[in-house]
Amino acid sequence: MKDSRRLFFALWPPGDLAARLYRDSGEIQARWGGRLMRPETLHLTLAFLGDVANPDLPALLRLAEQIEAEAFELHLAGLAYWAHNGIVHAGLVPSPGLERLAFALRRACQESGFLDSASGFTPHLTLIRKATPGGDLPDLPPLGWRVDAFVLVESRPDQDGAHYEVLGRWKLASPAVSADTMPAY
Ligand code: 3AM
Repeated sequence: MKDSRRLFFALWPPGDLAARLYRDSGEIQARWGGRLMRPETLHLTLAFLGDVANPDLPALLRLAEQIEAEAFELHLAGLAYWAHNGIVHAGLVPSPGLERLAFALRRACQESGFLDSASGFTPHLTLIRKATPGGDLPDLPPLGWRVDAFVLVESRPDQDGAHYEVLGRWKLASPAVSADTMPAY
């Protein structure tokens, strides 16, 4: 057995959204080429940790359990292309809830030596890798999901790219209802 695992923390979109993005990506890939992310592998990376030694895994699981963050709505902001790595991706509408969660997690990972830097978070959902521009990218309709959990994932290379296995899942707290938004009886 390997003595370390390649790990990352991520958000996993619900199946219907992943299926929808996969359909759209297939149409783009017909013109842009590259390698499609399978729907079950679509994710938003919060923190990529790289190889983590097996004996350090319990500490990482405890760290995740101690993250305090609230559930939030996340909205996709359209499609874009990064020429330096050939990635077609969906961007995200700036989200304070996402920033709070990612920063809390990244800071905790950095303080515990799992991550070199808490900064450098670029939220995106990778749809196609190694693509080459083949015309305009289509518009996306308003899409998004309610993020109520984050996951720790092991990445293992396979013949289709990577196989991802969820090792842990942590629920986010329900936001407190403020007195202003409570119904009056
Ligand atoms: O699917 P995306 O691109 O968002 O790019 C890798 C993938 O995210 C990223 O971690 C996710 C799971 O593999 N990743 C891989 N190697 C990386 C590295 N050395 C990395 N991110 C930062 N540094």
